[in-house]
Amino acid sequence: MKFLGVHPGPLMYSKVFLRLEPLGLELVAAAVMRSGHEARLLDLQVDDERRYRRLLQAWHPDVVAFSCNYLANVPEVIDLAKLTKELLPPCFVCVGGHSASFVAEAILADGAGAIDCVLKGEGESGIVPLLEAVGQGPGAVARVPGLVGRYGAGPPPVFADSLDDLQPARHLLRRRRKYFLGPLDPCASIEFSRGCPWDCAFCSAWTFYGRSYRLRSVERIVEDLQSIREPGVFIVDDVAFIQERHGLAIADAVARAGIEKRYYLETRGDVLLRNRDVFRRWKEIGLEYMFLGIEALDEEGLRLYRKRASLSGNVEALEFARSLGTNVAINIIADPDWDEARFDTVRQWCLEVPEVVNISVNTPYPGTESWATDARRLASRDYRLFDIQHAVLPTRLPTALFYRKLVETQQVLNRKHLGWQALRGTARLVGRQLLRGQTNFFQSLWKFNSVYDAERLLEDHRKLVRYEIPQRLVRTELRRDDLYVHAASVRGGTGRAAR
Ligand code: B12
Ligand code: SF4
Repeated sequence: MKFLGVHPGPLMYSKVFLRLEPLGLELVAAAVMRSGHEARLLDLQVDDERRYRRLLQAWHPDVVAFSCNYLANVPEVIDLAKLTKELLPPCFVCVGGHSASFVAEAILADGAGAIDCVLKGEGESGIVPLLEAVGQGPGAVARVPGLVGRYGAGPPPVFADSLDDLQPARHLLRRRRKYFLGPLDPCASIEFSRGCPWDCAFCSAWTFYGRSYRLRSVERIVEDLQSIREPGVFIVDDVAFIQERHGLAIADAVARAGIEKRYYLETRGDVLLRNRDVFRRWKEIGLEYMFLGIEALDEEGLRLYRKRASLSGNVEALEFARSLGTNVAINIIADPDWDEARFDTVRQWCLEVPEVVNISVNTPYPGTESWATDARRLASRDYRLFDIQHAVLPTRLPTALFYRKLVETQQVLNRKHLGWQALRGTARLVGRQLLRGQTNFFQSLWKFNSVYDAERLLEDHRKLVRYEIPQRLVRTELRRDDLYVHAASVRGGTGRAAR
């Protein structure tokens, strides 16, 4: 069978700061190829729709599968599915990925017949049974685990047997030089672990994986790293190095293998403080950039988001991160309830700290606890606005003023860490990159103002809404078990779940 995996286009964030390879789709494609099918991938973050049309018409895939990790991409994916059925009616169209798993029935309905199924959960385990079933007919399709389809729904999704079974099919993406993360240009992505044992109210990482936490083996990680040609590597784990022993063992093996890369990772303040030795060791072998999910500047905010972290702990973590000499970025969640004074306080703080401060907007996502508590207050259910850059909850300030204050606060990042200011500190690096024809980082330094624009954010609210999250998904009662995509009691093959 001929399988074509497609990743939708960029969202705001990846227009400026980074653009990363679709790792999940590469794993899905690896599973497809291992079972003897042909696979190709197309990433619309770096390719255009014309190429997609050409590929459909020239290659005639039997199955097209869209990756829909981001809720804001849902309308684009639905329209691409409709285009696919128009150009190639016999083609079987499937949608998978993180967000699609939480709104499967709604996507299927909006597809109006153009989407044959949504495959929920981890794709490695679901895709091969699906391809086999497609060859057998609708009855077989309806029995695939994790499937919600035109001809019925299968049993719940199952975890991949082991995270060590497959290596991502990176070679299927032809424009790899387009992937970058700030100065890590070009940059590949890698997974060391999967899942998260915490349960923050605003996050769906834990509900997707049933609050499980699994590790890849050190050997397979080193093998994967050895196959990566890019000098920069983004460790995509939700919370990097939760287990000290695992982190140290990987570092030792990486050093022994003589692998030299520059790394970026994301972690929590308390993990950083608990496993200081791991982060010191990783600094020695190339850790350069770290993202800390601080989320709030006060105890009340931390309690609200159920970060299970303390303010003093976060301050200490920041100090430790600074002492390591890594570049640190942090995230603060702006609440639509903020007034002007609150924005001004946060802006002042951003001006004072040396870190890159990213400001996102509190957004209830389907699959999170915040969804159950906040969704009935939504001011908009337009999928496109669910990118944590837009306010989908009612704002205390008039919306136009909210966006002006938001962008003004985000501007601190631009003034301090992008443009000429950034170039001053990275001129030699940029020079070397430009000589090799790598221009992603250089270009990103000048894009902030054209992307982060209060008028444009406001304008997005006025666009015609063709697809929106259905009202029936707005629930008032919170039943934790309903949130999970993978059942909470099931653990993955490589297990070692930390709860
Ligand atoms: C790494 C990461 C990023 C990277 C992007 C990586 C990339 N190129 O996709 C960066 C840092 C850029 C990023 C940015 C953002 N992210 Co992000 N990100 C993650 C993170 C931590 C891990 C994703 C990952 O690579 N996992 C490893 C791979 C192997 O897994 P995977 O991609 O999920 O794929 C598996 C399944 O989803 C499925 N699958 C995937 N595709 C397909 C396709 C088919 C056909 C099938 C069958 C299955 C399938 O099978 C795969 C293998 O098991 C997740 C949290 C999480 N644990 O999922 C958040 C997460 C996906 N991000 C989130 C958000 C909100 C964002 C931003 C909007 C935030 C922002 N700061 O503005 C931006 C927008 C990104 C953009 N596209 O422009 C939310 C999603 C919310 C939502 N419901 O839309 C998540 C869930 C985090 C959270 N707090 O809840 N992100
Ligand atoms: S925000 Fe981070 S720590 Fe909290 S549940 Fe999500 S991934 Fe885990």
